[in-house]
Amino acid sequence: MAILEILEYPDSRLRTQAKPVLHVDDRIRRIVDDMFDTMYAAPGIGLAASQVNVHERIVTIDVSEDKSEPLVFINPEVTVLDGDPETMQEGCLSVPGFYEEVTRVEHCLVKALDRNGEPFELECRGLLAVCIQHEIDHLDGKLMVDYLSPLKRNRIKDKLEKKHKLEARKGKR
Ligand code: QAP
Ligand code: CO
Repeated sequence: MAILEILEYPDSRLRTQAKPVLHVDDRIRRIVDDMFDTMYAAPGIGLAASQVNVHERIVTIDVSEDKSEPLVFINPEVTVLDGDPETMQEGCLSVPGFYEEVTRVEHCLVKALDRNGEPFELECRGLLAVCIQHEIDHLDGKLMVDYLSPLKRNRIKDKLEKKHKLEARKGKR
């Protein structure tokens, strides 16, 4: 088990299109376990493999209060169940310190493989529905900031670039 480094916007590696998982084997289960360690340590409610520089279609989520309901989605696909849009404040471990309003549908059906490679379907509402859409966006190289105005997006980019420069200098000392 290990805590992995989380890539932060505007790192271009976050724009990589993730590839489908062909075999759910021990290598994949190890990535899943490390993703849960990383997500719970952050702490976060959702993580896509892209965020830890693994460009395969794997998502971990736990939206429960007491962090007791780990969900794994391998090769997830979303079907919109009703078009009711919902605007929610979203955060992202790759955009630390920023919470912005994003509009998504609040009811969807997710098809995916579990950690044993077995297919399953899950009907999602509310925070879970929003979170799975946010994480699947990551697998396609898309970020929360892409839904914001260019002005807001650039402001976030500048602030994070300053933070990264500061961190790099501290690292050298
Ligand atoms: C995605 O995000 C999400 O800025 C998951 O300093 C979040 O777990 C979808 C986090 C909200 C829908 C609604 C963010 C932790 C965690 C930060 C996360 C931070 C520390 C974000
Ligand atoms: Co995110």
